Amino acid sequence: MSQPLVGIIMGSESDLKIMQEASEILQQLGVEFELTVVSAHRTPQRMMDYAVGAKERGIKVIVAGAGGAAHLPGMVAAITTLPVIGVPIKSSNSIDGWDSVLSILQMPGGVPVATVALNGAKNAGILAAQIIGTHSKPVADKLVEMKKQMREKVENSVREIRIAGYNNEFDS
Ligand code: RP5
Repeated sequence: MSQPLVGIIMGSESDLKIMQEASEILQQLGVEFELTVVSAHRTPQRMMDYAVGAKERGIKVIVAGAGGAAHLPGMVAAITTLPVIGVPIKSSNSIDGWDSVLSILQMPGGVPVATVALNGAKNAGILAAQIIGTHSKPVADKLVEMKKQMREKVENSVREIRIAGYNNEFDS
């Protein structure tokens, strides 16, 4: 197995159904990653060991997902100087998702966590790939191709909507 560059961690196995979206997009973009469960509350020593050792093991970015009282991304960011992308998860113990969002988003000055949308693991994976892409041409090229495909999809929908009989002044 080659060296993982992105470390995907989550507070519980129950987060996996969301967090696997980060792994899927990283796979598509050709970025090596590792994925495991690290709980800030239930395995604090494991969290400490993971965050302390990640940089030395060659990890460049950490994507951390958690729900409810979601302390994992912030605590990992407190320990490491690696960039940490936080994924708030609408978990079973989350009231309505806001608790997860605010626990990850409202970090104190000096300890940033790049927080994506609620359940936004796919975007977290893309952002991690964009960071890796600053130093990897193959990954940067895949990101350019992904943007091209997104643009073409929208352009197709513009054409289909016109064919369906809807018009607009902008395109005419
Ligand atoms: C958080 O509590 C985890 O990240 C998860 O989102 C949530 C619920 O965990 P389980 O009770 O399902 O293990 O720490």
